[in-house]
Amino acid sequence: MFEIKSGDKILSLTSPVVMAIINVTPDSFSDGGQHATVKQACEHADKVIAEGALIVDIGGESTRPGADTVSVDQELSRVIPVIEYVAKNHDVWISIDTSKPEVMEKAVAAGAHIINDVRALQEPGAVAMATSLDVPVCLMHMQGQPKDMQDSPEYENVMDQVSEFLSLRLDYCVAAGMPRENIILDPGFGFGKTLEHNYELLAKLPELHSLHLPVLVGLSRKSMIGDLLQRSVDERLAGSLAGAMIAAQQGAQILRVHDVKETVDALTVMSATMASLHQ
Ligand code: PT1
Repeated sequence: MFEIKSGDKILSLTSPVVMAIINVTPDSFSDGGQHATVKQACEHADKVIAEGALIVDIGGESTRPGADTVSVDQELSRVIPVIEYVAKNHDVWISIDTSKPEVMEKAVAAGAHIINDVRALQEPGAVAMATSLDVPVCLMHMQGQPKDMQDSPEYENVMDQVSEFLSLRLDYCVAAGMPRENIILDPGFGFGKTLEHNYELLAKLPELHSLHLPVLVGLSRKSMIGDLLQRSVDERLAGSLAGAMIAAQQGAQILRVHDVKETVDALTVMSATMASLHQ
């Protein structure tokens, strides 16, 4: 039913696809600097593509709760070499996880096919840039900014407010000249939401389909899994897989995950089950 197009590439979203997370952000344990970070990200991309990711989402700004912002130059020096490496060595969809118009422009020039913006193109110049680049764009809902979004999230009705926000951003982008077919929607799990808000959003995910656009979901290893189960980040695989399967069953087309091999296996079981109905 759904598909996305970028240049002459077409990706069918008839059954759910996996988007692998490639973080190009130095972790506190590696002291090798930028070069080591870029090299690790390229190696990780090789691995997740071999495991069946159809999209790799490359990001140089951490947007997890409490994270600080980074400069344009810093972000570019992290993501561009990784995009160039993946574009040169693989035939896979490349998504750039950024809110900055300058990064969108250079990333697409380097080979990216999708823009993934957790700020839903609200930075100055972002709508105009994404429209002129003419690639699919993921618009995500966030309440607040990463630095303080978990301080005290509040909603009257979380799904109504998330849908309303995404619908307004969609209208704004279309009015600016962006084709509706280029837009993907994301409720933004963990972005200014309590545990209860996140599970209510997951339960009501089908409501997002009233806008008739593909839906992307990212809940892999997030606090909504860890806080519910009392599990540390490296013990969240089973919970993350359950969340991904529920999202897929609720109609999500794109699943943004860390554990690609395991998620692809689980989705293959689900897809085989669904396909047996149409024989
Ligand atoms: C996401 C997403 C993203 N998540 C899209 N892009 C992150 N489209 C980065 C926690 O609660 O869901 N959709 N880009 C990562 N952000 C977070 C947020 C990581 C919350 C962890 C948490 O643990």
